[in-house]
Amino acid sequence: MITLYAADSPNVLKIYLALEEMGLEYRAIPVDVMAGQNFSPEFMRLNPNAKVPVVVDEDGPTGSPLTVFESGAVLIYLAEKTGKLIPSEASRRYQVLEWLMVQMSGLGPLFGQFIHFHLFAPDGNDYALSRYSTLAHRVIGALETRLSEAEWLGGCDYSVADIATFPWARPLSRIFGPGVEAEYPRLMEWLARIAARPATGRALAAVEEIGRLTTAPGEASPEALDLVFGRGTHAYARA
Ligand SMILES: N[C@@H](CCC(=O)N[C@@H](CS)C(=O)NCC(=O)O)C(=O)O
Repeated sequence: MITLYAADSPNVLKIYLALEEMGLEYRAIPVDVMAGQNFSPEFMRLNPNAKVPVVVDEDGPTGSPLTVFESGAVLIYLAEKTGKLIPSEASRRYQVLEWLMVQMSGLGPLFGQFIHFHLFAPDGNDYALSRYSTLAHRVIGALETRLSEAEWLGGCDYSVADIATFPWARPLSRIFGPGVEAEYPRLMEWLARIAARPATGRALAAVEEIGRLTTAPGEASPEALDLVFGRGTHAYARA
């Protein structure tokens, strides 16, 4: 049995998508990030960086429980455990890992920063908004190019690279405006193919359910928002 520490978030959705595709038995424990629960000592023993997702696999590779945090590491762990959604042949495997890393190091952090400065920061962030929008579009452009030469990001098969990217690319037009749909037609077709998979429907329903059990960003207290965003009394201050 796998335990997934979950919130209503794109990085957690990745893990639901993988678990559902792989048919693994799991249970989810909600972590109320917008109430600061991820900073509890219990949770920080699982992930000292205080972020979801985290999984605990009771049946780890050596027979004892194994804890894994960071969504990219969790996806690789689950893929290797099941032999699913990652090719075993080396050159195909590295194509999957390349695009998985593009999501982990590029798309996710850049979208995250753009959303932060767009929705949550005080006014006066034109430089940050322009920088993160430009760099995010550079990565989206790379995805569009890739998807015009291959059906899936890793090549000919659906893989953990697609799973990592889908939750971040899905709200593209909500983040950057409906005009982006015409700019990235291959990406839009790829999103529709993933959305039509039965496992995707189950994963989206599961993460929505977690959302009902936890605090939405709009309902969070100013203190909790400061904690999550590292500002106010929680800002790092040099002496
Ligand atoms: N690189 C990490 C990012 C995880 C992450 O940012 N998780 C968010 C939810 S999507 C979180 O736990 N935020 C709480 C915080 O940073 O305080 C991963 O991919 O797992």
